[in-house]
Amino acid sequence: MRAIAEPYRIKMVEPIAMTTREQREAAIRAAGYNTFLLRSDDVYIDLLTDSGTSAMSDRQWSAMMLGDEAYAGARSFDHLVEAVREHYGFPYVCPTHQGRGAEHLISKILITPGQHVPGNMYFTTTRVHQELAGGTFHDVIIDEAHDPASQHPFKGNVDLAKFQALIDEVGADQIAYINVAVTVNMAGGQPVSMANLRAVRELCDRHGIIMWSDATRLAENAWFIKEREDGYAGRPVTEIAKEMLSHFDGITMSGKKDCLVNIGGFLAMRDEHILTKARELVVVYEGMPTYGGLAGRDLDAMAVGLREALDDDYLAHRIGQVRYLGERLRDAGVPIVQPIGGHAVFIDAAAFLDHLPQDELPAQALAAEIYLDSGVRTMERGIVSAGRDADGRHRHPKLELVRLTIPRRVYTNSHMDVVAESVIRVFERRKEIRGLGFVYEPPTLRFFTSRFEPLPTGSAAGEDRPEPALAHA
Ligand code: P71
Repeated sequence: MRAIAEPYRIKMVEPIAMTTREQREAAIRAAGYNTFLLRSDDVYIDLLTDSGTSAMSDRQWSAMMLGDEAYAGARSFDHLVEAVREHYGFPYVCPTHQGRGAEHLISKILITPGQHVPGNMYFTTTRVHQELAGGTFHDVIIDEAHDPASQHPFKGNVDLAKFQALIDEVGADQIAYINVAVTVNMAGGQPVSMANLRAVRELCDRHGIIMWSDATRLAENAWFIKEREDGYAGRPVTEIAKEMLSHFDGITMSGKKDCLVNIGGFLAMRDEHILTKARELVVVYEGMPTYGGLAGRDLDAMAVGLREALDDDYLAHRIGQVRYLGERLRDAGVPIVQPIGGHAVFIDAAAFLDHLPQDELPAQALAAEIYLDSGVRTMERGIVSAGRDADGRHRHPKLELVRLTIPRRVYTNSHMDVVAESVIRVFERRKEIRGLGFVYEPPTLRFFTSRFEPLPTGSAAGEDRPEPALAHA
């Protein structure tokens, strides 16, 4: 096999700080053992997220200089609309400051309080906006998605029987829309097949249900279809992506991922009535319908990045780099979600720290431990991210994961080697790692700002423990 090197060369560099163990101990304590609360200056390799962390190209920076900062009717908006029409195939676009801005608007537009919103696994911000609009989220992803060891090539697929069962139970008119994410972040960056999209479309058509997409990582999904699905091997990703999106009535997009920008998002759709409603709301929450909370230069950078992310050579390297890290870990016996996903390697923290019950927050504890070892910052995606149910009890997700998220075009495979070595070192002394308990917990999206402390050895945490956090001090 030939090595795949970066299909770009480096024109500008950004120095990163090296820290000592003592500095890291002080930093993680000050951060309440929450990697979201670390200062970036205390981080060596930042794998917290692939969101807004991409390196922009020389073309994107040039486009920014040409941005039109007029309050209304800026040509930068036209550039974004042209790119969306050409590559995604939607005639109408409403920019928003980032993905959750688009989720906010579409949830308000499509959900009548009391209605239901099926989706292929929850995403934190997506579900919060659905719930704030009065909707109830239902997970209709295939069972394999909840099994870290399943080798299913399209673990993001919608389970048609689960979707049908929900339709039978609540009635099609009580389903606001189905939201299909491509790829599925919380399942481990797992793709949805074209065949599955086609089948979901048919079911939606039969029942008159709107089929929406969270298209945040659509380019990576298209790459997996090219690699894994019959009939797509020789096709350019631009074609595959356009075919994928042809099945949807519209999308929410966080441009911070597969549009290769540091900020930005949008709604895109076919229906003019939805556009009209989006424009009515966007002026209240974001800004004029031609800029949606962004600067003109942001729209231009997004228009260029949207095209660059659909380049086959870029994607071969992108997915190849994530796989490189994942294979190094897997070969050393570290339990990871398989197959390796598109934007991140997900460590199965429940298996890694199998001496800790889920209520002792194994993924949160592991993320803190990896930071302590090497200054590599990762993200918890388990019980802390899942939050509490309507009765105030912890939700217990089947997946208890630590995400090693690879920013786009930022790190080299030497950085991946440092990461792999650190995780393997921690794995070798995993039995020494203790669990964490909450000391502060906010009412929503708790993973961002919660604070923790190490549990004393041998303590029994769990559901019945008093939750000091709920005092919201
Ligand atoms: C990620 C993020 C950013 C994030 C969000 C919440 C908690 C921690 C980090 C954002 C997504 C996403 C999907 C599938 C919508 C959004 C929101 N992901 N859908 O993975 O992954 O987009 O951040 O632009 O508002 O680190 P936004």
